[in-house]
Amino acid sequence: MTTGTLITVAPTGAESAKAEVPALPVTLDELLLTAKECEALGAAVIHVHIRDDVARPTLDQGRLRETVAALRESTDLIVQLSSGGAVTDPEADRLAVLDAGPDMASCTMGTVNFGDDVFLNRWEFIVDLHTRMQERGVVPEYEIFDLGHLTALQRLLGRYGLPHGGHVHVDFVMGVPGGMPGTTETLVAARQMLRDLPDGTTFSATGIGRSTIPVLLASLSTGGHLRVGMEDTVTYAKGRPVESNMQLVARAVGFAQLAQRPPLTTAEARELLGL
Ligand code: KMH
Ligand code: ZN
Repeated sequence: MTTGTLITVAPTGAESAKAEVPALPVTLDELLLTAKECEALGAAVIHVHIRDDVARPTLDQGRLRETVAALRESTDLIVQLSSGGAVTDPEADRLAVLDAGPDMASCTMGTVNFGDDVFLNRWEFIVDLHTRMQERGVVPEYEIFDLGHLTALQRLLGRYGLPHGGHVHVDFVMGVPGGMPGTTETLVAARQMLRDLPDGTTFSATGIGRSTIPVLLASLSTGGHLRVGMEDTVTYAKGRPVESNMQLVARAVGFAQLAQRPPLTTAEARELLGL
């Protein structure tokens, strides 16, 4: 049975520069305000990348802990830290993200060309992330940038077991230059491959840049959930920069309501994700 829609907001990311995208939330205050407003609109999960004092991406442990605590104090959102970081972040720092005690963390299921860069995710590193999350009670969101990443996930779960909470949730990140394209055909193919994963596996999808709307519509119409935010899209429509993350969440909520799959509350989202 298709339920309501889990809406994740990914407000910041590690790729856009504040100087070029002034609406990007980069300070803790900006992040908290964004989080509160997106929650009020219908988001249930926040996928978090943080920045340093000069707005560069960082995985600083103190800042991560402070961010998790502040988000918990001011919102009921499910806090998902990025373990992907920036393409330059070392594996040890990416693993240490789990020490900040989030509800969830991302776990990318393979290496992918990432524009002119390479987003490196070695098998041993993926196994480390998965098993440490099991030990610490952190629920993973498996990030799928290419179809082979789903085969890797099947192998991971077969060898190392289910994640904490027992529920498997994946996120199709589509339209990265070097990854799978953000098209309906590809989303349908990815969805079909979920048959090889445990019963009840759920998915969300996000389309980078101009694939945002095609992916959003395809995900809603195939029973998937939505991730939106300025990590993935800084253009609202041709020639129109995104004004805020709230604008993207409001649009996703509108589409979800049209599809008669209204946003899940944070409590419903916790139940869905096994938190
Ligand atoms: N910034 C990308 C290299 C994640 O958050 O887990 C990786 C990324 C995925 O954003
Ligand atoms: Zn991310």
